[in-house]
Amino acid sequence: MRTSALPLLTAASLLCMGVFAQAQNVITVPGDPVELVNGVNDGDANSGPPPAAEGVEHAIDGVTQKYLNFLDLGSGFAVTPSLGPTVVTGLRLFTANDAVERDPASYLLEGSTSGFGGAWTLISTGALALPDGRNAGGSIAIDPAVHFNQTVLFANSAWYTSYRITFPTLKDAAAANSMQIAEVQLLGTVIPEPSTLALLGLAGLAWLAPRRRAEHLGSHLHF
Ligand SMILES: [Ca+2]
Ligand SMILES: [Ca+2]
Repeated sequence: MRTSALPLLTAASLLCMGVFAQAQNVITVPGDPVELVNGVNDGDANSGPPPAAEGVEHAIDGVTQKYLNFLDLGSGFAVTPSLGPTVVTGLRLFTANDAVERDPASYLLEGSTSGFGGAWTLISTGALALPDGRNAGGSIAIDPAVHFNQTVLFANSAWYTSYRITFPTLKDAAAANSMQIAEVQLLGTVIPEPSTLALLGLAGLAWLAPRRRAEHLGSHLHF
């Protein structure tokens, strides 16, 4: 009985798709190294450090608790995703629990291949239009289908290992004493390392082997 290699090729293709079809995945995870980026206070009475419960780590903590910076204009954060080199092609920003005037009104995204020290290369910049809807703070898991957010997509093919996201302007800087954001998701693709691809190749063979034995015992197809 002759058997076709097509099912195996299809399975192999699916495995490869699992590796490469990762566009728009969230490429930060809570606990990734993150650095506070201060901006410039625009004349209001508040210019101290972020409140203890609203530190920069809350920008990527995976829950609705917010990050707030009193050094408003141009503030943000830098992050080194533990996933390694990535190509970022989008941002998703979730609004905080109050004070609509503090929402960012524009963004500037830069990438570095040598850590937080830079050099930083511009990836994308533009206006934002975050919803006025508020997301309650605390430890509620972020969910784009449930929580108020804006997704921004842009063209980029360059990979980086660190990112810096800053917000040059606010919805109403004259009324705001700070910039605040509940969560920022960097969307993109993880670049598999050659060793990872090799491991997946072995895993794929291991996955296929029992099926070959079960389906093709006695066949003339050899691998
Ligand atoms: Ca958060
Ligand atoms: Ca301020």
